[in-house]
Amino acid sequence: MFVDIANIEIKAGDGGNGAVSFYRSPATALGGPDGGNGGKGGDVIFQTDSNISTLYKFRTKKKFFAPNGGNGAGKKCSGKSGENIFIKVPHGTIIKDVASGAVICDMDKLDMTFVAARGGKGGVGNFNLKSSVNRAPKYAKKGKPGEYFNLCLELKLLADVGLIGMPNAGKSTIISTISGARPKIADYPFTTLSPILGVVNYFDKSFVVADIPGLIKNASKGAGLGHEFLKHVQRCKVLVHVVDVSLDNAIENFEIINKELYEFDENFKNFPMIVVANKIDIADKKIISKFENYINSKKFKFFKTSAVNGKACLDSLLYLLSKFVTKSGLES
Ligand SMILES: Nc1nc2c(ncn2[C@@H]2O[C@H](COP(=O)(O)OP(=O)(O)OP(=O)(O)O)[C@@H](O)[C@H]2O)c(=O)[nH]1
Ligand SMILES: [Mg+2]
Repeated sequence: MFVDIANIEIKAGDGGNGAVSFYRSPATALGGPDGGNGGKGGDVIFQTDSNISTLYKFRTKKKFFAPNGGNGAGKKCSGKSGENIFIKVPHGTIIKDVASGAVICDMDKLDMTFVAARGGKGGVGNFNLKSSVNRAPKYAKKGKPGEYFNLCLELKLLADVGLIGMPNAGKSTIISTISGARPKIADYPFTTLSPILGVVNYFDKSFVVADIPGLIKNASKGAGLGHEFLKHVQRCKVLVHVVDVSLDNAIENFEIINKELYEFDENFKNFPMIVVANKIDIADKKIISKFENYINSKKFKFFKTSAVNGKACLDSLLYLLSKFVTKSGLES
């Protein structure tokens, strides 16, 4: 199940208390202070893990509390430090403060770590508190509390390319042809129920493509599955808009999706977009050329494909994408 939002509580460990103790032995009845310091509490640390793709595990586990530091003891023994705990999250997880909504950290790099809650310092034992004015303190310091936060984790996928379009247009067929991803492909709408990532290797270049579930009219207002997943294309570098040109209303379908994108986030108006006219093997040539003229008039990059006929049909698209994701523009 694809879960992309979760609320959790985290608490770092409290510092252990310093000890009050005095050295005693058969020969020394009144030894000096020897109480050790408390140990530091454990930190709570987030870590990206490329083997995890959703926030599913946070549906059931919602509390992450690191252990406290141990108390100090006699004979100048320091308390044990609490172990740090690591919370593994998918690449692209944004950590927010629940109360303010502020972004605390964007886990947007692979192998990234972020200390979200720091363990409290251990309290000082009476051995370390002695001074010239008080050579035998009968007190020690308490450990400091560890930090506590209520957090919202939000996953926004980090793919280079986002495949969008109406249901049944052939998006999953394309990603399964160009990458190792194997989403379900079938001749009915809403086959893909959650975003699928695939890594494309094109000669010496490699990039990540996301297959986004089909969008429909009013997706930006929550219709179909689209709304939930539109946020996952916001961080793509380029969109590939797949249109089934075997349908008479290809132009209308293309504009419906654009309208939904712009209503969801008007920054999409300035987003680089490539248009792919798919299913040309079964499409009427007049519809293809009408659609092509329309897209050219709108100044989008345009490709005609038949994704079921293999990778060769998609080669020029891959060439452009590989150039684009490693440079910075469709004209480059
Ligand atoms: N004839 C023909 N059929 C195609 C082509 N590309 C995809 N199809 C078929 O179209 C149907 C839908 O393909 P999918 O790849 O599942 O479409 P999708 O866009 O992922 O659909 P959703 O997941 O529902 O959004 C499948 O039966 C594919 O075999 C093509 O180029 N030509
Ligand atoms: Mg699909």
